[in-house]
Amino acid sequence: MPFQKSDDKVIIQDGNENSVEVYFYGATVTSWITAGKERLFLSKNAILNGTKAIRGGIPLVFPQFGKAEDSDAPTAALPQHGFARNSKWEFLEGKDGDNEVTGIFGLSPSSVPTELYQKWPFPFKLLYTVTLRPQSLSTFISVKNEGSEAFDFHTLLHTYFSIPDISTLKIHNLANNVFIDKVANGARDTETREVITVNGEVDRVYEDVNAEAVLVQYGDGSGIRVKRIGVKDVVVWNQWEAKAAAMSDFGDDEYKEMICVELGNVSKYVHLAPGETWEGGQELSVI
Ligand code: TA6
Repeated sequence: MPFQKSDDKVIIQDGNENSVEVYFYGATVTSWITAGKERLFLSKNAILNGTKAIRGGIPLVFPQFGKAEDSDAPTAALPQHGFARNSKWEFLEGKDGDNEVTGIFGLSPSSVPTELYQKWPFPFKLLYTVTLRPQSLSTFISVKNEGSEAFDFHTLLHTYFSIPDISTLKIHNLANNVFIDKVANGARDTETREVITVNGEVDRVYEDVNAEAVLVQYGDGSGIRVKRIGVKDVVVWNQWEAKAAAMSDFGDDEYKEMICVELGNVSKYVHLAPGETWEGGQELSVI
């Protein structure tokens, strides 16, 4: 059986040691196993009962990344990262294809907590398509404007990768891109490094990046290729020691075992006219 559904999640398996686990809360992918090995980070303190966004895996950001900077923006009243990660999605369909297994999840306003939807009351339909192949995982979002006026949104796949050791991590392919440095009060700069290493807090939004894929590489040379499909920006985040210690749903030392490399459209809003659909996502493949 490729789809094992329980009350709070579905586990999708291909019968060859590859699987992906998706909680209905947030449609959050919490595990991706290829060749018997876990590729995503999930905090040991993550809250999985639907009372807080899940700390780890791939939380979905929509319709606002962070908090809106402009207090007049239609998304200004929403909490950090919007409401998609705090809503219970529907498992719409499972497809068992040739060499791939796919789960499709949906979110409509009626499933968004009322107090959140009231803050951004635009009619929309989100579809989230998760496809497991032997060496890769693809996750795609589609956003449809089902109303009679245009709306603006951000969306992001806030992926937490499980890594053996932050001190040997290398991130490739972000050189020559402009970034916003959230650790330096939003200063703008241009990345000069061909290989990014992390030895302190990092929280950067690389805008409109030039490379098709970012490589997340571990000390032994293995890693994950993170390919952009229809999305423009790449966020790199590691909270490091002090911020980790201040987070209730994150272990004090876990910052050494994870890196967030997040693809989406967050530096500018996507403008969606009535009746239109936007699509974008990522393909993660083992290197
Ligand atoms: O994507 C990076 C970021 O926006 C950071 O600024 C950091 O706050 C992180 O997301 C996690 O946010 P959260 O609301 O899940 O604690």
